[in-house]
Amino acid sequence: MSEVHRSPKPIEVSPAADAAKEMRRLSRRGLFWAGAALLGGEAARRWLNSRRLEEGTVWPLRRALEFNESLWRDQFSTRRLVRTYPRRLAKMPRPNGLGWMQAAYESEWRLRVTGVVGEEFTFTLADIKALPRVEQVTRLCCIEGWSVIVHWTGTPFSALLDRIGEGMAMDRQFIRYVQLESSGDGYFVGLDVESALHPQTLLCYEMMGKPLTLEHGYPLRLVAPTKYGVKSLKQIGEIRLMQTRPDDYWAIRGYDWYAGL
Ligand SMILES: Nc1nc2c(c(=O)[nH]1)N[C@H]1C(S)=C(S)[C@@H](COP(=O)(O)O)O[C@H]1N2
Ligand SMILES: [Mo]
Repeated sequence: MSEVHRSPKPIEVSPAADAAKEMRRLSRRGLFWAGAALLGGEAARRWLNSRRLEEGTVWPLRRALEFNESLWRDQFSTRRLVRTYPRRLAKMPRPNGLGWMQAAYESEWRLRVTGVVGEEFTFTLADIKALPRVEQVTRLCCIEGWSVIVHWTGTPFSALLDRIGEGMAMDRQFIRYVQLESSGDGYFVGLDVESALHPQTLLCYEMMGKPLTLEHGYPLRLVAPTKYGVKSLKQIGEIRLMQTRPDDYWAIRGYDWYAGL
């Protein structure tokens, strides 16, 4: 077992970095509610509620969420690593999500990768395990308000794209988003490509040093520690590489699409 130690690297001090730090202090929810408060009052609320629905929420609030997203994407750096913890602090989270996963057999399971690459790629679990193996201990934060430090094992999402890019002229510039869909419960999420390629975003086949159980997403799940847990999709069936922003299970029900931490 190889272990990759990932401690946060010092961040260059520049006016931009300071601004980014400042931005971080304003939580996403803070910005959101600040926007809502500006509109203020009962009259504004009545006006808001009479606006047409857009992706499950009234459009002025949707605009506010999109504005938040653009601020966050601007200050997001693939070099800024999330905090890691000693392994002794890690424990198994309770399973959370829509419901039951489908029974899956390693011999039958395939990961499909489709999208702007034009072709379709399929991977077995053995193919994924042949990619660089990484262990990391990071915090899983659910929007419901709980978080658990978890020990994850898998391969960086970026290693999968590297594998696909080998021997073919794939221009990564075309890929701006990624959508993942579960073969188990039909859950699907969208990610901006910067977050998908973040070095701590992993395709995991082990949690707490043991193969994934079905309820935690056997045989392969995502862990995206720069995002709330909603994006860490379990039992991945298909990954789509996209140019336009894909739908997301909770975003079309009115939640924040970006869901950054
Ligand atoms: N396929 C699928 N993946 C999912 C979900 C889901 O409902 N279906 N829920 C997400 C949410 S909200 C959280 S917090 C994490 C929980 O991961 P865990 O069940 O391993 O604790 O899974 C995420 N991945
Ligand atoms: Mo969650």
